[in-house]
Amino acid sequence: MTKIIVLGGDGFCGWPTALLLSSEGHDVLIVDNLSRRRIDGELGVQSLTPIADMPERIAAWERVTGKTLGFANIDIAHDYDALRDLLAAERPQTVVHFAEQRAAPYSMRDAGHKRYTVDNNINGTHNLLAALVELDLDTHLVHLGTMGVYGYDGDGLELPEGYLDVSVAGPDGTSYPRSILYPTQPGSVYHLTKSLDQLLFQFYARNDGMRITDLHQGIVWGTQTEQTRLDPALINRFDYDGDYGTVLNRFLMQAVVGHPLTVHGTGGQTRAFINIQDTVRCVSLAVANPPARGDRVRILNQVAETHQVRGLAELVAEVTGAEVAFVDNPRKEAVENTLSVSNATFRSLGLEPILLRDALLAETLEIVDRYKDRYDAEAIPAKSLWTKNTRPGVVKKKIADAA
Ligand code: NAD
Ligand code: USQ
Repeated sequence: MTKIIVLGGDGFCGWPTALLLSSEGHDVLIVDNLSRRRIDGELGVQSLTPIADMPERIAAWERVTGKTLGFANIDIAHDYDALRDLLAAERPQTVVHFAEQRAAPYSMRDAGHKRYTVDNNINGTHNLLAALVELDLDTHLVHLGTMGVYGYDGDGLELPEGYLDVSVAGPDGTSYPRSILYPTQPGSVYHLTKSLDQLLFQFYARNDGMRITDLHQGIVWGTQTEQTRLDPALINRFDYDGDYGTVLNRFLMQAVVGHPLTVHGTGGQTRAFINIQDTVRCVSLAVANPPARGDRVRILNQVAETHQVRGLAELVAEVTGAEVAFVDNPRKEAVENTLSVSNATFRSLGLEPILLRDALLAETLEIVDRYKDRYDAEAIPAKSLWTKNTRPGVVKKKIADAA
């Protein structure tokens, strides 16, 4: 039995991952400071699905499967001693690191939220790396990064998995081959922290021989997994608000409650997507396939497919009959982009990704329908602005209605 610590294991991706790893027979310990639940309070919103608190979640898992999960409430960005002492006591073979502030809009609200996101994400990642080196542990670190580090100004080039093989011409015409981290172009302070994380990983892999896998994940959609369906107290969170709700889950939820689908600008942004069930599968595959000591950071693109936002809205409208609204874009992003991504490594490891037209779209609609009484219309518009010149994504009343 291997010991795995899941940092951020109370969150949307971390909780179902902890359950899958536990079901596979690993000895799983969750670390989380419950900041995500606190932020719901700050924003005056709540998960559409009613999520149980951590003691109830753990008790339900034990009741249903007979397996135990550990839990430690530690702020990994600010309580270095507690994190180090836990790692020293547990000596995990693997640490899966989800514990960051992950909403781009939240990271752009104002100076305070920008500073919080940088402080939380960079200190958390660095504390973890420094502690593993201080303790001389040969732990495999699996980090959840983002496709957003590559930027979204694509012109058709298939994005490689983290590195770009280039050749630089010297003054005498000699050609110098190099394999470099793909130049980052983050589109928010949150995405910027993931770009900075990459440099921390590169340094610690080189300097200390740390074994690190960085998963560049696309936008996650869906909510339940095989394990979270086992008991109502295991249900996963479902964010739909203007800061934490991601685009496809927001559209599905808006369709069910009869709200027009809020397409930002022209909806010309193309993004990468993955279902939550594949998120947890990919993390399990990454855990089972660590790099060797001394290898460079292993970077894998954790995506299933790409879609343009406008096309997604049309698809959801086609399935549900929802109305599509084109609202102001609160973000600063290209009007249109193309995106092509290699996911060759996960495919070679056996991933056959769930695609959008499959039954899970219907399953997500059913979950939303079951809990739609919990939704708050006020939480829907995206109001966090990227610059002074961008405007909230609010559906404007039709002239006839306003009269
Ligand atoms: P989430 O906010 O639901 O979960 C993150 C968890 O980490 C929360 O439970 C939070 O309380 C905890 N946490 C944050 N800071 C912490 C700290 N300092 N100490 C201890 N715990 C802390 O987010 P998620 O959607 O589960 O995302 C998890 C990871 O996956 C993030 O790093 C995110 O960048 C990445 N990711 C998410 C998506 C997506 O669509 N959700 C897509 C790509 C990448
Ligand atoms: N969008 C709309 N309407 C909405 C919400 C979003 O048109 O109601 C648009 C946005 O303007 C953007 C796109 O949809 O162009 C994606 O927005 P999102 O909120 O779904 O995704 P994003 O902000 O990129 O962040 C999410 C996760 C983040 C993760 C990232 C992966 O919150 O943690 O890193 O997806 S990726 O997008 O591949 O970088």
